[in-house]
Amino acid sequence: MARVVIVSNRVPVPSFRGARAGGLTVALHDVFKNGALWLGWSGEIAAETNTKAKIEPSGKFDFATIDLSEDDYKRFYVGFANSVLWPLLHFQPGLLEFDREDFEAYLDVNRTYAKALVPLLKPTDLIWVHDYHLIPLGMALRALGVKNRIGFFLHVPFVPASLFAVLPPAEALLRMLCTYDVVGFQAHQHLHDFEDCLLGFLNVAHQRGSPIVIDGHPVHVAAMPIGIDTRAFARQAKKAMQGRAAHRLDESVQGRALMIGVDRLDYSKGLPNRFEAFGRLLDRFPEHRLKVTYLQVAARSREDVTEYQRLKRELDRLAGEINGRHAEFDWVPLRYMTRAVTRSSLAGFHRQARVGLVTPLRDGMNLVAKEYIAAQDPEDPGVLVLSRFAGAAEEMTEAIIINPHDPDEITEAMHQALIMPLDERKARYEKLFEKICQTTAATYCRDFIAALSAGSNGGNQIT
Ligand code: GDG
Repeated sequence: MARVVIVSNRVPVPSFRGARAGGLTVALHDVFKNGALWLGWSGEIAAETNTKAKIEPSGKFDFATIDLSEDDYKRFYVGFANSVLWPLLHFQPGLLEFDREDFEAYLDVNRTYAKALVPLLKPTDLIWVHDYHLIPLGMALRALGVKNRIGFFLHVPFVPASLFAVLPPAEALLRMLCTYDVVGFQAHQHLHDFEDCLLGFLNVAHQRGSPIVIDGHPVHVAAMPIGIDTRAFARQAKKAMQGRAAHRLDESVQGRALMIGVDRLDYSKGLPNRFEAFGRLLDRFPEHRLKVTYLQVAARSREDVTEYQRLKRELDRLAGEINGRHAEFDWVPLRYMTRAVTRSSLAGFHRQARVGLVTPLRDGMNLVAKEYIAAQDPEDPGVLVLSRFAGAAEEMTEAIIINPHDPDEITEAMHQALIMPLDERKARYEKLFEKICQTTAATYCRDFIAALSAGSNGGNQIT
């Protein structure tokens, strides 16, 4: 089998693992047990962005990292990637901070990634590029003469043409996406919105089941939802119940029902509305007063982006206000922490929680929804409250599906989940568990690699 070369913004080098959050890392790490090359940013800032990657073998993986200069970090990463593409692709055009120089740096850094990758490539390698930071990479590799198959997977949502048009280089980016051999999305809705852009900007209609052809080049586009290693996470959760963290949490909750949220501290995750909804739960359904504890793990992320600093201040304020108003001398209703916790502790916390709250305003997939279900005790499972705007909602229809823009709807879902009888909890859980066993990290990788390999030996169609 051909070697797979993964390129993503961050790389889970051994020193970077541990308690760090990050969906891509979690999804891919367990799967490529047979070896792969993985290139990305080291997370380090250097005097200059370097084109020679540092290689760090670890088990069957070769990790290759490059450092970024301070200026590239600010313009490429903080600027275009996270202050333009991230808000836009999460339907928040009001948060866009576009600057032409940032876009130039975005293109430049992608050319640097390409230059760093070329000397490491073998002719038969399959190149798999991940996420919005690296949209121009395929084109940059082609410009350097790379003939390998190159695929791109977008972890975040896509937007319809009327919204994509807000982006000044919209058409250029769309054309860059079309230089790949395969383009994958998390959900059918994202694929649908991408097709809307193809039609709106390039006047190309996509027929499902056929590749699109742009400038004579066929591009296979498909929805290929990401998943987790469900059974492994289920085992981890069961085992974690014997650990110290689970015992400490259990003791501190004192028999109250636990509700949990686990999210990067990000405005796309809908945390202010969720906090607001919890406050309203205690007002509107006073039977839960003193009887429920809500634990929100919100690991800090992208702290150099202004909007994230603003969000943190807002959540600090809201948490203080809710606890100030509702707490008793022996009960703190909302526990809000911005430090990351270990994956094993998280697995145990999910299993202890009667309700899992996943209420993003938009999300590519949301792996936490799957982790929460995987972690449950089949004999006494908890209930998932899930935003209709998470990619996960396309599959996980037995969750309580809510519109995260309506705090009252979240409040009512919290109440419904807290009082749900065991037989209904079990019925919903069983269906959800079955689904997340069908779409896993392994099936996701297998499907993408199959699509990428397909054209290298004559070209199959994927839908
Ligand atoms: C992007 C897309 C898509 C969170 N806090 C801690 C922690 N986490 C772990 C979770 C989960 C992962 O991080 C977060 O994944 P999500 O999928 O929820 O979200 P993003 O980070 O925004 O990821 C998303 C994903 O890519 C994959 O394609 O699903 O839509 O936005 O695994 O458990 N892990 C640890 N401590 C924490 O405090 N150990």
